[in-house]
Amino acid sequence: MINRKQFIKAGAATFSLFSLSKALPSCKGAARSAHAAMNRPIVVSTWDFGVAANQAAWAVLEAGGRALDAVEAGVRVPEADLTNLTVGKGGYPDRDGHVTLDACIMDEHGNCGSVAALAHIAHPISVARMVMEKTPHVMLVGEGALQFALENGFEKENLLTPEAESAWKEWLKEKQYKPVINIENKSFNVERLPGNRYNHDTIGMLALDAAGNLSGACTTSGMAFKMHGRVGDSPIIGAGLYVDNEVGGATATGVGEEVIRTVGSFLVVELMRQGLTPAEACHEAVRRIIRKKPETAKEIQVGFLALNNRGEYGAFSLQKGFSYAVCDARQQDLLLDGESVY
Ligand code: SD4
Repeated sequence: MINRKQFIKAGAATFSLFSLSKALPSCKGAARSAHAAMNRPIVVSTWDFGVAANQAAWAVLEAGGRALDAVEAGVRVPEADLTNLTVGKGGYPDRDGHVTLDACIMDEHGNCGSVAALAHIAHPISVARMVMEKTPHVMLVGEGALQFALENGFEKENLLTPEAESAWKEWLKEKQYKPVINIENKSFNVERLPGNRYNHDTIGMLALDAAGNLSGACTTSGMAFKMHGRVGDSPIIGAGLYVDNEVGGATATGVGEEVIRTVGSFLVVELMRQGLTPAEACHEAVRRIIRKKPETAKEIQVGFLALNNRGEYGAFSLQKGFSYAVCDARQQDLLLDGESVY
């Protein structure tokens, strides 16, 4: 019998921990295409909310669209979802009560754009894309990013929902910064946590289109109750996301400081360049984190998800419970459990 590790390594559609295809609309119209041998188009993304995000991305890919358009459309879904307390509007604020968002995007040509510590704008991924396409820069932060967004037609909104505000006020009573492992996973029982804290959450998405081009997007409100001005890995090209059309793409989730220290997503892509499978590359990146900080590594979650330019994918995380969603012509709305060290 094939075990989970073999399955994830092979990227084969023979086993899933659970499929949400009954509960959620499937990747409609998915059909085996002439490109099936290369397993494209395909889209993968982090955590259980990746299932719904993949649907939006798949609509673009299925129509023959560009991976770049697919990943932007895909991650806009959780950005707009008010029940998602850690991406986009509805995200938890920093310790001073400001919701500040981080996002980046990268295309098949190596073009990239990023925004960090952006307040008041519900779709940072679209601002990041505009930074990529309309400016000579890669990254805009804080006030400058907001000014750029407003000058380009984005609407200023209050992103702090009543739910996020009351969670923040609850947190203020103890003011303890303690990331909770796998808090992104909605099946995780947050009720049993003191203060019902959601501490971090991110969607990272990678897509390979019918033309064989790769793109990626990553967007988050970052660590809940972070210091004002704190920026994680998610908007940092090479850390939270990296795409190289010659090889593949990778994205990260979890405690961003550790991902930045290892330049995690770039590392995963470079390891794939050296011949490792996506899952092996993610595993090695996780090992580097453990080697640098063995004690910290036991306490935190970091997960990597990778997709190569043949449409093979894999994931690995420090702790059990890291899920990711896959959508291609063969498998619809699959949610898989990445392999973990502990
Ligand atoms: C950060 N990496 O800001 C993000 C948070 C995250 O799952 O991914 N949580 O550090």
